[in-house]
Amino acid sequence: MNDRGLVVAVAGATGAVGREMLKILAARNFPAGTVKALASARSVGKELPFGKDTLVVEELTEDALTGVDLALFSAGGETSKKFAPLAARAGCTVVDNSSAWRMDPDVPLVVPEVNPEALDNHKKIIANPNCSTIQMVVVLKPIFDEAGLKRIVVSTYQAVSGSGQKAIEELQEQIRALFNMQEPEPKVYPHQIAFNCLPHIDDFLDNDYSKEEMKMVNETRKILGDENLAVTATTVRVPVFFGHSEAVNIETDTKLSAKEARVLLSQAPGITVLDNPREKIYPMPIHAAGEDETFVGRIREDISLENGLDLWIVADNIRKGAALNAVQIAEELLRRKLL
Ligand code: 25A
Ligand code: L14
Repeated sequence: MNDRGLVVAVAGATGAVGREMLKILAARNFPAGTVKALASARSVGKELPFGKDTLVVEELTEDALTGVDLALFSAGGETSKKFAPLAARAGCTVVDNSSAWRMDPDVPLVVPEVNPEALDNHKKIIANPNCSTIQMVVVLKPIFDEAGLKRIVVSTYQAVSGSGQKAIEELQEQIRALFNMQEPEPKVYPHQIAFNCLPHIDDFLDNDYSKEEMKMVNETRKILGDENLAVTATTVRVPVFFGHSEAVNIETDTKLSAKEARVLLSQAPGITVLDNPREKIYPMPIHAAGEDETFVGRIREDISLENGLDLWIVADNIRKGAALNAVQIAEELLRRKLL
């Protein structure tokens, strides 16, 4: 803290998530005295908009973190593994968006609408969950509290922006190439993403699940505080720029009708229910993009199961799935006088 107030840094500021973090900090008037934009040596000197101001990018080094009170990290797992402990040791609180620290038992994994109390005994590194996990637990938490949860079966339809700026450009370039009768060139993804679906996000593991699928399993259990919750996931990349969608089937402990679920969810924080299929009203990524809320619709009782519900959940993966959730964690830290 200097005499102008909190010193806040965004590490990975030039990336898809980092830029959004700066936008959201400015739009929500986060009480920062100073804001620093940090990235790799490649981006030093680049200018980034911050509200009415412009920030000049500095290199992320141990020195650059000296005197910083709060750092929002979104520069990839390796960078977080190296710099988050250095920052924490120097007294800086880190909210990390990568997968590096999420399953560490000493690191709270937080969605402010779901488990804000997990922040209370933080040790200066706090993890922001995976984008697909965040939007799912925002919706499942009120149901979990009301009717209990036995099992979750989720299939995702994930936007390319989740893999960063380079992937956004890859989808644009492939669409352009195909309309010009040229061969699209896969670089970020293992196959053509334009007009295609890839059942492949992150690396595959020995159990034949992808890492992204196992993130959804393990992070959901940690956030809801139920190690025995049965969760299975299939994560799929689709040619959408912004907004992840999810088809979620759940089995609850006690019966919850679709009508009761609609009422419950419409009263819960961070959620907008859009559920009138006869009027063609249901959540879609083109409408969720740029929004803060998590949208849910197609709520119906599973005809194949006693206590089953089906839901369709959509949110902006760069905002609620990453940058917004990180800023909300920082706001919650301030509210709890933990920063
Ligand atoms: O390891 P993980 O956790 O799986 O995360 C992998 C990647 O996923 C994104 C993010 O990509 C991250 O790097 N990501 C992480 N969590 C996410 C989440 N929850 C998430 N995406 C969605 N939801 P990104 O492209 O959005 O951001 C990358 C940022 O990280 C900075 N960076 C990278 N290495 C760094 C570093 N900063 C400091 N030190 C390091 N060692 C990176 O900055 C960017 O801000 P940059 O300066 O390296 O890149 C600036 C521009 O250059 C492009 N670029 C990147 N690599 C290359 C490149 N250009 C040329 N050659 C390259 N090799 C970038 O696209 C950027 O525009
Ligand atoms: O664990 O869509 O935050 O490629 C970063 C990459 C989430 C998925 C994470 C993607 C992932 C994301």
